[in-house]
Amino acid sequence: MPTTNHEALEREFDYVTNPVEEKHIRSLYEGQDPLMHEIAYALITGNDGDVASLVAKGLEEGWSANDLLDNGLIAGMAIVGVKFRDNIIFVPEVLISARAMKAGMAHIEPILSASGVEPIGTVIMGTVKGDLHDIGKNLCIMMLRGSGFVVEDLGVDTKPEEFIDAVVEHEAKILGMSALLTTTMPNMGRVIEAFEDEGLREEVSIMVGGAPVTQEFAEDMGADGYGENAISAVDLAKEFAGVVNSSESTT
Ligand code: B12
Repeated sequence: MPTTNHEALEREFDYVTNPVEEKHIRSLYEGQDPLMHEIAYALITGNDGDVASLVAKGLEEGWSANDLLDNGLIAGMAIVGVKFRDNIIFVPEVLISARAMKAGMAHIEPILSASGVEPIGTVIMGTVKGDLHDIGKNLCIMMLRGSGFVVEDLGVDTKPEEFIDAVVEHEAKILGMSALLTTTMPNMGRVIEAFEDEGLREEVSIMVGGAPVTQEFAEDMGADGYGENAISAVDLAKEFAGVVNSSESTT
């Protein structure tokens, strides 16, 4: 079993008791630079100051924003998720880790969002009604902006009429919705129905994502695309906008 070479971080794996889950999460850490492990550990323990300075240090040392995000911040959040689900930690601790994630993302954002190209199109993005999770949505937004899209961020807990108003106001052809709760996933379908009721469904391509969302669920509710991560959000948006050769330019 690969180890992380970081005693305190190694102890965090004691909380991951499901062998399949442990194998998966260890694969996120395996072979990564100690800096990524330090970032993950600082995120797990909610140390926003350390996360911010380690991410800044990583960028100075030449690590890519994507490396720091995937192998540091998101790897750390995977363990936070398991501890939260298994009642090892509770909402306050997760909020502290979320704050640490945002402290790291603040350094990454200018890089992911820096785009010298002409805007490809406008995307409306929001987390659906009843759902307050925004970390994944915000990552998608950073990547979309970095790929040349103008993004209107509607934030969290977004009602169907707010999505409709934003699409109309900004004459957007692309809409992205995020949901992290099984209880709020159906609200994506309600937004799609609201667009149908207003006679606007044909005007906009709709993509959906978020940890519990699947391709099958997306198809069932009538979305035009499902993306499992921020890179696929960009790929889908480019496909909707008619831009070819998308994946090569985003990786
Ligand atoms: C952080 C977190 C919180 C924070 C959120 C802070 C914030 N500002 O976002 C807080 C503490 C507020 C929170 C609250 C709750 N949470 Co919570 N939370 C999490 C946690 C640990 C991490 C989520 C996260 O940020 N992941 C990292 C990001 C990068 O990943 P992501 O969101 O999946 O996004 C990626 C992709 O999905 C995709 N994507 C996302 N959106 C979109 C959109 C499009 C268009 C596309 C293409 C792609 C895409 O791209 C992103 C980047 O790669 C998850 C566990 C987990 N591992 O998912 C639980 C989790 C989602 N929460 C859960 C629960 C139960 C709750 C609460 C109900 C707890 C409670 N009892 O109060 C509340 C609900 C509050 C509400 N009304 O929304 C459960 C959901 C269970 C379920 N089956 O529904 C989870 C799975 C934890 C668990 N294992 O039990 N939570």
